[in-house]
Amino acid sequence: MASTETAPHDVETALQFAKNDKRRMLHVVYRVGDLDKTIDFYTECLGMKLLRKRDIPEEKYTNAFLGYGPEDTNFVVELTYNYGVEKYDIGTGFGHFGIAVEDVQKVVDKVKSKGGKVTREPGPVKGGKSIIAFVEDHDGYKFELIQRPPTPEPLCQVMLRVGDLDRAVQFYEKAFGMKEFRRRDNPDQKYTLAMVGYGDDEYTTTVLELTYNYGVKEYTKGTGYGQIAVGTNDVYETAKALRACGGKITREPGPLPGINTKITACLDPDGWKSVFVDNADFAKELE
Ligand SMILES: N[C@@H](CCC(=O)N[C@@H](CS)C(=O)NCC(=O)O)C(=O)O
Repeated sequence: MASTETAPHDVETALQFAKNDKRRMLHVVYRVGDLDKTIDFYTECLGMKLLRKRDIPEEKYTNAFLGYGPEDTNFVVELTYNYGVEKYDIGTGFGHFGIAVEDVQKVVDKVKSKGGKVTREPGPVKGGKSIIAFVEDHDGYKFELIQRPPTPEPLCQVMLRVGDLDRAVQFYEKAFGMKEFRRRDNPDQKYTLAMVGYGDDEYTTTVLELTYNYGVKEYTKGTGYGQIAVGTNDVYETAKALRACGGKITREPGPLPGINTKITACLDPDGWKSVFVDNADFAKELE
């Protein structure tokens, strides 16, 4: 057997592990051209808090973490600023981040008052009842504002477009141990979406919103969007499950040089990247 293959009983164990593992979506990583401008926009207009910042001069980049609650309980954004890089291609595959807000109009007014870009005015979503609006940050990342009652996790969606919805959902269920919370076909708008994630429902946790546009099989990835990070109790078992389900391991499981946090990374069937991070190592990083 080739070294990258896993014996069948090991596959079963790994898939079982994926189902019962302690998993949570930790953060989403993407690149921005001006860290200060982005931090101002997210804190002043979107109501996020700046949680921490770290500069890695040897590697010529700075990270900023922002969100609506602490990193040990909430999903957050991890912005990366690469020294001197001011522009990124967002690509066609990345959709948006969803933010639950109590009053969409109020946030839109705030965005406008700060000179921000509103790409879709508040109103019911086409083909549905939820009140939504879209705003865009300086790099062109879209945020869907969704009117909802208060929630412990306002940063509630990462929307990615996929070429085959069943294939994508099966992968996230089996390899990631996620649940499909909801699927909605919208024939008038010619798309179907599925919400997948951890926890009890899509209203108290962050979900991946996988969107299939009828007939569209391929998207570009661009250079801006990076990946989501997911916590796990065992990156080695995780990598086995990912591989067994057709995920492409782009980083073999093991400790990162220098910081010793154990991770593994993979691409899903559409080429979207995810990184799994050891829960105990991640908790130590936050200390
Ligand atoms: N073709 C759309 C399909 C997804 C979609 O339409 N999503 C809804 C939100 S769930 C939306 O953006 N609606 C726009 C509107 O209601 O104006 C895409 O790829 O972004």
